Amino acid sequence: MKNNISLICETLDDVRKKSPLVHNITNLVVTNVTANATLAAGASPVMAHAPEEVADMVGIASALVLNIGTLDVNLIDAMVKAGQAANHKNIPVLLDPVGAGATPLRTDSVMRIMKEVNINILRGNASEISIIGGYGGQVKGVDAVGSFEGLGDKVRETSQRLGTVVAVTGATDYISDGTRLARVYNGHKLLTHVTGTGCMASAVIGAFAAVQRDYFMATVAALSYYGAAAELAAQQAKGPGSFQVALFDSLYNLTPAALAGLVRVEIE
Ligand code: ATP
Ligand code: TZP
Ligand code: MG
Ligand code: MG
Repeated sequence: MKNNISLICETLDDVRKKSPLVHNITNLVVTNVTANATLAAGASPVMAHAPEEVADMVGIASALVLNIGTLDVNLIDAMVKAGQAANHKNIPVLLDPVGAGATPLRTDSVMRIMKEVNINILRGNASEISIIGGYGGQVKGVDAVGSFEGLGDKVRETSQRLGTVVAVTGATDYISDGTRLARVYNGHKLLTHVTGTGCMASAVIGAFAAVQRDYFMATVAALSYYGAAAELAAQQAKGPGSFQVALFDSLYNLTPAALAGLVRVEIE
């Protein structure tokens, strides 16, 4: 585990040193906070969704984050274009399937993107990933509902079947590359009282994947760092509003050395 903790902290250090450009095609609710979380982590965000420019923007980016939170058909077309350009350039592509299962448009769009683009990391809540993985379940708009038995096994199986790193976040985050399975215990309940905290987690994973080619470890590192920052922010917060502000401060101030003492991760 000592080596894993070192790798987690080195990856944060690399994000800060390299400040990779992360291209986001994301939703109308979280665009600003996602850009700010990416900056606070030490990377450089750009939001661009015009079909006429996405391939050019991918051309100068080090990672692509796709988020279907407020999708429409034109936006999905742009995501496919951008995703194919990113595959061609061999930079990581992350998909956040916000609300998959809530409506046919969302579910069908996720399936279309995964068919036409090689997705390297799929990050969602337990409901979204259960539905995409074929285990069924319910989603309440964009939020997870229900209880999830044997989630670790389902995440590993889904990762094997889809050939991508899969991350399910929640009180415990489960991450698998089809072989390895990680549990990340970092995080805080206040994250569930602020919209966009999952989307921000996805953007931070994108920044880590830009500098760490082992996308499984990039995802573990990003979620551990993000959860640890949330724990520190909660100590300063009076409620969701001040927590959101404190979260940006903690993402910015958390050093690799301090993170080493906060990581709560198991890998099997
Ligand atoms: P949902 O819409 O269901 O809330 P989401 O896309 O917002 O899903 P979350 O699963 O809430 O994503 O994950 C966002 C962050 O919040 C992750 O870092 C996760 O570890 C953390 N998190 C979620 N629930 C809890 C909890 N109960 N306790 C601690 N951390 C949590
Ligand atoms: N509606 C459409 S997208 C969105 C809402 C509320 C934001 C979802 O963000 P997250 O990170 O999944 O909570
Ligand atoms: Mg949440
Ligand atoms: Mg979400």
